[in-house]
Amino acid sequence: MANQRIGLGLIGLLMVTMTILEGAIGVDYTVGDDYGWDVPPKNSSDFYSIWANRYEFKVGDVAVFRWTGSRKHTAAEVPDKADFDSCNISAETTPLAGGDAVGVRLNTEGVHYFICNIGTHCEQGQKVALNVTADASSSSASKPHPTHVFALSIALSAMASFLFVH
Ligand SMILES: *[C@@H]1O[C@H](CO)[C@@H](O)[C@H](O)[C@H]1NC(C)=O
Ligand SMILES: *[C@@H]1O[C@H](CO)[C@@H](O)[C@H](O)[C@H]1NC(C)=O
Ligand SMILES: *[C@@H]1O[C@H](CO)[C@@H](O)[C@H](O)[C@H]1NC(C)=O
Ligand SMILES: [Cu+2]
Repeated sequence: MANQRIGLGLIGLLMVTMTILEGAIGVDYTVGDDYGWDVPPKNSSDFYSIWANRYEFKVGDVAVFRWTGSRKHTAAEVPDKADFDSCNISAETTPLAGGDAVGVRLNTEGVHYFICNIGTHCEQGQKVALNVTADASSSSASKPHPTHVFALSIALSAMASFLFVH
């Protein structure tokens, strides 16, 4: 019984720590939320710009591209708006792909442009521009944050099951 109470206390402590760290290490945003990263629905080629406008991205946040639909997608960061508008990817750019998803930490201020370079996905609107502003601590969080700090929540649940088994 005593062990269990200590376990619960530890979990509480971890949750508080998570909340604090979240401010410090940034927020994970799943691009497109539940829709994920796919060619947008036919009648909404501006799907991802609408999505991006709902959030305020800060330096240190992570954009998670979760492959949905055909799942054959990439996330390639292109340097500027011209390349973004024309879906132009240079030979030096290595598009990210594989697994269920990839996460890209937004390390610098400014607009980060991502496209999918498979087929005509980008031309159909599978592209997103993320306006990243200075670090979270100074901001008044006026827009909602989807709160997933993946590594920490995995650690937390591993810890929780460990404690309850023992
Ligand atoms: C797209 O079309 C579907 C079906 O007609 C409709 O339900 C949906 O609201 C439309 N989406 C937009 C963004 O117009
Ligand atoms: C595409 O990008 C390459 C490399 O950055 C550049 O040399 C080329 O001019 C661009 N093409 C267009 C159409 O913007
Ligand atoms: C990015 O966001 C900042 C702060 O909200 C704003 O001042 C700036 O104009 C935005 N830049 C672009 C290219 O939208
Ligand atoms: Cu794609």
